[in-house]
Amino acid sequence: LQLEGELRLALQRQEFELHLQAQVDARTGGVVGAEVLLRWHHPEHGARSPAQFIEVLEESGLIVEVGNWVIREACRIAAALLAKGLIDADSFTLCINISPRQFRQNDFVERILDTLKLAGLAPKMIKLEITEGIVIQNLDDTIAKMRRLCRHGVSFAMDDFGTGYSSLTYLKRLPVNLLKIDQSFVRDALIDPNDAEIIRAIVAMARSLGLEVIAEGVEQQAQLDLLQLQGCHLYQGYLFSRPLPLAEFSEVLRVRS
Ligand code: G
Ligand code: G
Ligand code: MN
Ligand code: NA
Repeated sequence: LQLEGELRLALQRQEFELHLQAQVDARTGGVVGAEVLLRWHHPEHGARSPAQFIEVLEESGLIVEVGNWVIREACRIAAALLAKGLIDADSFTLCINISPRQFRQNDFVERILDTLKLAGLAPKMIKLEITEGIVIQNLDDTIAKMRRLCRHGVSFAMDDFGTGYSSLTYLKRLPVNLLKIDQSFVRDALIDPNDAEIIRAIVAMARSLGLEVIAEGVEQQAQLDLLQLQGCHLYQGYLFSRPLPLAEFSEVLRVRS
């Protein structure tokens, strides 16, 4: 309860910040996008990861307000990077994590579209990362909302893929165009043949469904080599870059372009 109060204050005091983690095409070395990740600069405890507070946000309902801020801030960041010529509208996508409670809001679709419009941003510049948890809560509502956003050009990624209820049935029905291989599989792929096999299966599934696939949590070159051997060329992870504040992320883009 104390944490909930602190989080409420954090919103008012603007203690939240978004960091960006590059997404790279290993074939070209090009940065094809970034995931925005929420950070909280606590006045006493310093930087705190959402792993420590996202559940409290979700349970208290505060996630709706924080999530709306994340969407606005992400759009503002994308518009700023575009204005500086650091990214290209045709070859860069900003990925935004969406929580179940946020997605279930009645005005979720309008909220996204209004925010894009206000920022003067093309809808195809953003991709919403949803989880299997969102999908199984209410498949019909999920499909309806996704379709409406897709019609405008917003795209979707299935986050933490392979850890939840990864059913082919719903994957076929959902307008998702990217699978994000969960980092737990990547972490042990070199030592556990089962994890390497799961990655292989996810890549094959993605290919047969015509979906893109990206690996998360890639820390070592040998992991990337294995992924590429299995046909996964997009990756995100410390091997290339940690999530960075906007200024440092801009520097990464500047150096590579
Ligand atoms: O960046 P980090 O490893 O600390 O993130 C921990 C978890 O918090 C991850 O599961 C990530 O998806 C989630 N997360 C990070 N930023 C956001 C956000 O803006 N909104 C939501 N809903 N989840 C986020
Ligand atoms: O659940 P989601 O995939 O959205 O969370 C992404 C989380 O993974 C973020 O908290 C981010 O900080 C973390 N992350 C990103 N790259 C790496 C990596 O290479 N290794 C590890 N251990 N974590 C990573
Ligand atoms: Mn994510
Ligand atoms: Na993930």
